Amino acid sequence: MDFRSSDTVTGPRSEDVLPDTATAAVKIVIVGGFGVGKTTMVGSVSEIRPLTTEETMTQAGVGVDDNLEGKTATTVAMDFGRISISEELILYLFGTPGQERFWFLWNGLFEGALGAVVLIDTRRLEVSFDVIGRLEERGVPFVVAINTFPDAPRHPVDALRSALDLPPEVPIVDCDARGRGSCRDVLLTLMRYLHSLSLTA
Ligand SMILES: Nc1nc2c(ncn2[C@@H]2O[C@H](COP(=O)(O)OP(=O)(O)O)[C@@H](O)[C@H]2O)c(=O)[nH]1
Ligand SMILES: [Mg+2]
Repeated sequence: MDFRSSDTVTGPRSEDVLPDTATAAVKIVIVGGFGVGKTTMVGSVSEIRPLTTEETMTQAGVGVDDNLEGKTATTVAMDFGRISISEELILYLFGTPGQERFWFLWNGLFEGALGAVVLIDTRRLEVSFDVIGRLEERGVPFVVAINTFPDAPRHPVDALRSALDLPPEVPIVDCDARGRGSCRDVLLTLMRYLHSLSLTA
């Protein structure tokens, strides 16, 4: 069969190409319970079309995944995206499912990760406990981002800190996972936090 390259093969799209100025690439993992907005966050902030392994929820998830109203897809392996924080610094984002049955993925996904964002839905704080515990076990530094769903209760930061049993230095910030600027701010908070840790190490 004769495939003409002009209509079947396209080169890399300009937004997919790393700028020449990039000198450092850092791996960041976005974690959190089921339905907290991880896929949304990677999608809103990524400069490349995010790779997602989102699948329509099937019978397999019934009784295993919590049923969230309006949520028809669930991440079966991971989300992947990329954002340039500056001309030099590129972040690679890996969104990881929080369901217990996917924890085997954590080993590979956390390899080489510099830090993590824990996304939280205050209506379901309890889904974050295990995730935070596992990050602490692994010694992965993280910031907590509260995804401000409209009907989610607002708690004072101190109350959240004690409910999640977080030490005083761990940043807790609000975000809207649908907002590019908001997600970028969360990542900047994480980068500043990692920097402060490197200064005190
Ligand atoms: N109102 C509102 N909805 C959101 C927000 N973030 C995510 N969602 C919705 O919440 C649902 C779950 O988000 P998703 O990114 O799939 O969660 P994941 O399981 O953590 O990847 C989706 O229907 C999103 O459209 C947010 O900040 N505000
Ligand atoms: Mg997802």
